[in-house]
Amino acid sequence: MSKPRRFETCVIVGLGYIGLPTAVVVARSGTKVIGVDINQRVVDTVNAGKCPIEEPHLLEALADLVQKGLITCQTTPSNGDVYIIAVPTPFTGGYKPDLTYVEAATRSLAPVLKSGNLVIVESTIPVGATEQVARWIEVLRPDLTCSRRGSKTVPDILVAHCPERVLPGQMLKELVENDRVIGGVCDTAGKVGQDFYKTFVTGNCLVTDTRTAELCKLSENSFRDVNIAFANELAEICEDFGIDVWELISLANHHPRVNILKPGPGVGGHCIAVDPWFIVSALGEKARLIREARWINSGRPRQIVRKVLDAIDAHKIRTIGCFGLAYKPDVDDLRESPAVEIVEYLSRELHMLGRDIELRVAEPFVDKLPHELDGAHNVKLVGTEKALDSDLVLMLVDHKQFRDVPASRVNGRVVIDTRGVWDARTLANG
Ligand code: SAJ
Repeated sequence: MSKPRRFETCVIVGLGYIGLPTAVVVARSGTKVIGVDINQRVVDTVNAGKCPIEEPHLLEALADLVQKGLITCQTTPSNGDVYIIAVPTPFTGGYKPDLTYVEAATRSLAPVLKSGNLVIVESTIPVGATEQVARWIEVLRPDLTCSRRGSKTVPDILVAHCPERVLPGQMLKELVENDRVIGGVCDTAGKVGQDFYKTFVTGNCLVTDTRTAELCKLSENSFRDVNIAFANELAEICEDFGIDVWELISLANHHPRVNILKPGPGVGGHCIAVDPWFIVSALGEKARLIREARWINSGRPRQIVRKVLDAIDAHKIRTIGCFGLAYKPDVDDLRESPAVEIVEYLSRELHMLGRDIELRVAEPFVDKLPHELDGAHNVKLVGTEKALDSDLVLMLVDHKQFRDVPASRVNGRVVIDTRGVWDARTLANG
């Protein structure tokens, strides 16, 4: 039996898209939060009550909690009761998970750990990685015992994995209301982890082992990737049959057990486009469907560029209005964005073909083009109106500002609409 623990101070390592909103919901529940980031600019920004990322309601909540002294930030960890690691886990060139940041975070917090602490990895990680974190801690702090798989004794340091599963755009709500899966390296770590999450989560807090929790997270995102790949494949099939894919999906979804997702220009963001590789790279031959889905979705931007190039051949085009650069609607996040990839690739192709065509990019969430488009002389960042005033309009991200543009506004233009905003009726006018 573990004795009830107090969670007075929570140290969150990594103040990014997960760490910051988590700091807010944890601090709101009354636990003092020490936010840690190696980037001094991020630390200074948050300490000044400002928010380095765009997420609804985050700025106000953060400013309030910083002002009340419930959240303070620094560049290195100090003593706490619970430590949350919320740093990125990208993949390396060969689609293998890169645990460099997780290891660096573990190294940074190891010196301040004391008996009774709970260390939780929230970053998405491959199967077996939480046990690796526990082994790193054991090596770094030989004076303390640490959770071991299958061990029944209560160690000094408890290690668990609780994958984040919130949707950008509604993080503050989902961080509190979503069910959580907590995998403990040892049984006590799972149970104490559950106690901690219950302090701010109203959804169910479900306990399991770390490997199941790790694969659970990877499976959730792979499930979505596979389903989006199905929609993208349908889009291609429909095009060959001359069928409007949006109408088809809407009709099919009237079936009580069918819920087809939306096709689009590809799958972006730092999660769904990345996490399935953590399964594929570990068990290549067994993860055939997951791998194929990844290829379908990652090949989508090139298919869209091909369509644009075909349209250029068929029509007199001097200007192309590209709508959106973010990885999905109503967020400012351009990471792994298929829209950026499309504009970048299109710009290069047009340059190579010697076509004097201007790409007018409208993206209300940024005030300068991303680095991928540095040096792309045929690309200009413009307002929505200017982008609409182009020979070809290419809908890439259905931000609210663009959804509000009536289809009639693009009458007479050549329309390539990857998001079904200006639907088939408009396409007919292209
Ligand atoms: N997309 C489509 N068609 C769709 C739905 C999405 O093309 O029908 C595209 C989006 O445009 C975007 C990409 O997929 O480019 C991913 O967007 P998303 O909204 O599906 O997911 P994310 O990456 O913002 O967040 C996902 C969520 N996972 C699941 O829904 C299973 C979220 O709950 C996770 O917390 C997050 O990954 C994460 O951090 O892992």
